[in-house]
Amino acid sequence: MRLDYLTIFPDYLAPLRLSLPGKAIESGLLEMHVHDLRAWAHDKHRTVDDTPYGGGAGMVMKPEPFGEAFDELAIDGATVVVTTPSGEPMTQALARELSSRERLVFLLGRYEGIDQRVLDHAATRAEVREISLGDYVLNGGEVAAMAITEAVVRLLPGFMGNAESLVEESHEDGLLEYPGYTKPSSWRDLEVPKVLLSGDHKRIAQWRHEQAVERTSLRRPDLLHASQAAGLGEGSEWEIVPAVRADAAELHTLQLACWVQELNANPGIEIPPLHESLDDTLRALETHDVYVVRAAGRLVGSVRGRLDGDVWEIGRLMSAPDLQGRGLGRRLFEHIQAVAPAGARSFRLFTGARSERNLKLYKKAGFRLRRDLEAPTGAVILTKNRGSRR
Ligand code: JD8
Repeated sequence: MRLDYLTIFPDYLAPLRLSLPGKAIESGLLEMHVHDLRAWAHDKHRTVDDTPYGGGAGMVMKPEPFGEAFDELAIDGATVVVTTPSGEPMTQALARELSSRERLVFLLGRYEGIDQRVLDHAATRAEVREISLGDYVLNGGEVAAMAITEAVVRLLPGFMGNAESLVEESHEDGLLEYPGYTKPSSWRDLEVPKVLLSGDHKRIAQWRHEQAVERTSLRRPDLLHASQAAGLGEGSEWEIVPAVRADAAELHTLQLACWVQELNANPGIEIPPLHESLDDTLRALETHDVYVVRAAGRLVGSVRGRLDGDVWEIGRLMSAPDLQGRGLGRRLFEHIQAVAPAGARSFRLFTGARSERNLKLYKKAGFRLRRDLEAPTGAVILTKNRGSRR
């Protein structure tokens, strides 16, 4: 692969030579050329920028130096990568795609950016990819180019010592990394999880997967869904079934994901069950009638009920954050009312005092807010007589 960089700060890219093992360059696997754009600015001050047409703050980079560089570097047929905050997000999938290219030519802007005609002209001669490193503003394109270069080059066949390790990486399987540990097994009163010392590779793999799912659902629920969204049909395909013990881990993760979402939406609210353990979730399967919904093999929704005297107590109505607004919550709510045992003469439910979404659903279903009944911290109680509209 050949890499060319057009920048007014060539020294900024020097670290690339450090991170990309020389042997890859010696072995011809990789060819890197950093060019000072001012080499193609011929006035006394080698000017590469000018004031923006239409006015406004800052300066825009002039097209001519880029045009001359394109001609001299013969960019035709290459892939031109323009790093810009308005580009497509850089992802592992994009890194894999770019690693299949023969040649990448990076246009690294400064000031307010590059004259748009440079990109329009390049697009007549090469594939042009405008790529953003992330939703924050940098002062120029160099840092992004270095990150993209490392993400791409390390995927080149024969580049990484053991290609095996590439498979297990974050974002490779759509999940974040599971936590890693090494010797000593005890450090400053912190222990390595016992399962990792067990030698039971099946249990270790299960534990690592659960950790990866939990981390992903807590930190990056968007990733979880992308990988499993494909098979998620509309309401009609959701089959609500009684939960089984094997659902516990995912049910526990779904609850955590929903509570974290609630916390993010209402900072400072109290969610006492947030720290429930997996065992608590397993115990609830004994004490409640718990129902779950799976889509594309993923547990995406749940609700539970318990008879307290002649009151059917409904709780833990959960739909995966990415699926909210598709009617899954309403389907689960209708279901848990429909399966209430004969002895239930009324319904009672708890919900977060600031859970606007749930409160709207319940009131629409005829439940009444009961400020006269004492609710757990941060929650409110709603009730409804069975068979009544109100
Ligand atoms: C290229 C000029 C600075 C940006 C006015 C600040 C990428 N994820 C990213 N954030 N920022 C960049 C980026 C910023 C750049 C240039 C990339 C060229 N600037 C400009 C617009 C607002 N100044 C980036 N990739």
